[in-house]
Amino acid sequence: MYDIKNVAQAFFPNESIISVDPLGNGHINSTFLVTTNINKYTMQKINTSIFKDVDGLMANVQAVTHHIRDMARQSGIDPTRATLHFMLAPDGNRYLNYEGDIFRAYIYIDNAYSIEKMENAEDFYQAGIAFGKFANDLSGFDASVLTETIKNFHNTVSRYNDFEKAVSDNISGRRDEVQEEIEFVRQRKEFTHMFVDRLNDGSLPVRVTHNDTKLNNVLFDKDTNLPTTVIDLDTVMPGSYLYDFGDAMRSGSTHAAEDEKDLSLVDFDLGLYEAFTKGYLSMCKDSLTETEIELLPYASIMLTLECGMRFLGDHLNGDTYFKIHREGHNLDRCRTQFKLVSLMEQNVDNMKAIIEKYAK
Ligand code: ADP
Ligand code: GN1
Ligand code: MG
Repeated sequence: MYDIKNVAQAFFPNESIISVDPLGNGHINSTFLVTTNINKYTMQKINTSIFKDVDGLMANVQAVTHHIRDMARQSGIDPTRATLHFMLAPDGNRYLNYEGDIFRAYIYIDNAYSIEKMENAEDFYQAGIAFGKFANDLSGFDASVLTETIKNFHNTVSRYNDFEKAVSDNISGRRDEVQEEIEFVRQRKEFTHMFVDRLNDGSLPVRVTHNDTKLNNVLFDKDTNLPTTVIDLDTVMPGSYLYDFGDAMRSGSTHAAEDEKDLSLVDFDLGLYEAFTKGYLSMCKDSLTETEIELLPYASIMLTLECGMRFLGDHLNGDTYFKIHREGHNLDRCRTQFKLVSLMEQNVDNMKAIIEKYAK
C-alpha cells in the first residue's frame, strides 16, 4: 500500500508537501486536506466502484463549475468561492491514476466549515438559500451535456427493487434480525411510485439538480456564518427539485445525527422545516410548476425513505456501499431514517401549509 503523501507529491510535483490529513465525514470518497508550501487542496480518492465513468464525472464537474462561476461573475459574487475549482494532474488530465486508484484535487475552500447536525433554524434557512440558488443557477443549464454518473440514482421504484433483491440475497445473513425494518419498507411500496410515475409521464419536469443535498455538502464561511459553497458535485445530473428539497430536509429537519443510536433523540422540527422552505423557495419558487408545488410536501418523506431503504439494503448486502465505522452502522442509520419518515408522515398537513405559505 502506498503512502498518501506520495500521491499528493505526484499530483503537485512542483510543490513541497507539508501535510496530508483526512477531511470531513463523506460516506463515499476518501477526502484529504493537502497543505503545500504554496496552497491548500482537497484531494479525493474517487470511489470507482460507485463512480465507474470518471471521465464523464469530471466532465460534468467541469461543465457545472464553469457555469456557476460565470453566473457568480455576472452577479458580482467572488467566483473563487462560489463553486469548486479542480486542479489538472501533471499530465493535463482531470485526475491522477496512482497505482490504479483515481485521485482528483480541488482548491481547498479555506476558512469554512460544514455542519453535521442541525442546531439552529437560521443556518438551515441559509442552507435553503444556498441550495435554492444552486437550483436557480442551473435552471438555464443544458442537461443534455451531462453524463448520468449513477443510473437511477433517485428512482425510488428501482431503489425498491434493489432493496427487495438485497432482502432475497441476504448476503450478510442478517435478514432475520431486521424483519420489522423490511416490513416498514414494504408497507410503502406503492408510495415509491409517486414521483417516478409522474417523471415518466412528463407531468413532473426533469431539472438539473445536485441530488446529494445533505447538510454537510454546503460549506459555511467562518467569518460571516453564511453559506459559501455547495460542494460534492459528483451527482449533479438530471433530476427533480423534489429530490434536492427532500434530501436536505432528511438531514436538516431533525436535531439528531444520521447515525444516532438513541431514537428518542430523532425529532422532526417543523420550525427547521419552515426555515429551509422559506430560504429554498425564496430563490426558486418562480420557476416551480403547480405539480412540483403539489408534490413538495411528500419530498422529504420520499427521500428519507429512499435513504433508509438504501442503508438497510447495504446492511443486508454486508456494508459494501456506504463507509461504516462500527458494527451495525448502516442499520443505525436506517433506523433514524425510518423514525423520521414516521414523524414526517404525521405532519403532511403541516408541511403542506408551510409550503403553501412560501410558494405564493
Ligand atoms: P463525499 O462524496 O465522500 O461525501 P465530499 O466531497 O462531500 O465527499 O467531501 C467530504 C467532506 O470534506 C465534506 O463534507 C467537507 O466537510 C469536506 N470538504 C470537501 N471539499 C472541501 C473543500 N473544497 N474545502 C473544504 N472542505 C471540503
Ligand atoms: C452519500 O457522499 P455523501 O456522504 O455526501 C450518498 C448520498 C446519501 C448520503 C447519506 C453518491 O452522500 O446519496 O444520501 O450518503 N452519496 C452517494 O448520508 O451515494
Ligand atoms: Mg459529501
